[in-house]
Amino acid sequence: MIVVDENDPIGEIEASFPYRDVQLKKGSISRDIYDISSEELGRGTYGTVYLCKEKTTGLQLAAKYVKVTCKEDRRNMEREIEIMSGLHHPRIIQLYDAYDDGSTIVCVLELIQGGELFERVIEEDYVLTEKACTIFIRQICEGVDFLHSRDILHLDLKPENVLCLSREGNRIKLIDFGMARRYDPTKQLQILFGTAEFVAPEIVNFDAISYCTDMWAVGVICYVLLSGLSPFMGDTDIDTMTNVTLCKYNFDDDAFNQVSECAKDFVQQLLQKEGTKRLTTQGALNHPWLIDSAFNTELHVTKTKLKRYVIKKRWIKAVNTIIALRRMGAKIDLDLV
Ligand code: PIT
Repeated sequence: MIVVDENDPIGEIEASFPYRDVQLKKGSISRDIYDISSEELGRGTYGTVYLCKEKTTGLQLAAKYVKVTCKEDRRNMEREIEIMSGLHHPRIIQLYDAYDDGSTIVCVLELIQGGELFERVIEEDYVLTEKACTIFIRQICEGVDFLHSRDILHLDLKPENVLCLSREGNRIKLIDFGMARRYDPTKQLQILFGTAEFVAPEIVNFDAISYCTDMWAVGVICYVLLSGLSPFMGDTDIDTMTNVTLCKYNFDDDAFNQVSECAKDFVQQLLQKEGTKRLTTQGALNHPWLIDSAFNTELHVTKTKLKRYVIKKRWIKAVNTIIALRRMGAKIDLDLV
């Protein structure tokens, strides 16, 4: 049985490599330097991640392979590497090395072995309390606070991009800087991407985005973690985005019966239609929900609903993988003709 240890809520000491600045090297990843295992750690829209080891030191790492088929792909990866190489913080995945062989870019990354946060908390032996939720959300806010202090917007905060460092402790790290942008407050930045469930009203409306755009996503993640329900989810992405623009959500479901008023206040202060009214990272870190730690109720209902949520996501991911593979298959067939 895994419960939160009051004296060591996050668990484990820091244990990665010394921070280093990375530049993209021309050529394939050196097999003299790294052993790349066939063991897949993860697969996502970002590419495929394999277990990898630095031969001389035995340091275990992760190698992310991304196919670059056009100039835009390469520009996106170059931007991601440029952004990541300057981000040194315990709540942010660290970049170790990067190679570009002309058709694939390989990023050698810090190894994170605990899997996705939501997969971890739905396990039978994990006791999900409101206190545990505060520990995770606090760390997400710390990571985002660091990004914002460096004028970086993540712009794709969602449960899949929050990984647990190990299966025992409660330490998390944020991954996937594929959509991250440097923010210049003097310039207007508009974007047309993201995941419908987590995008803020200003993205749907193609209005100017800012630090507050990430905070909306933190509010959605927190709502899902506390209830297993997705606040704006509709039958289609269009329905979902309509609910987002109307800021149409509530805490009426039974899943919220055991949730404290303080937690609801925290979420409500993040899910504000108007960005300027949302909590900033500092506002969130100073909210009573993340400061006082008296909320130790077990969230029974949540686990049932959260399990359903995670299993549904697994299915969607599997179907998308099949579609992607079939598309690749179709291309191979065409190539052979
Ligand atoms: C790991 C283990 C794992 C997934 C990853 C790393 C993925 C990291 C990642 C980092 C990025 C990105 C996409 C994925 O854009 O299961 O050690 O910066």
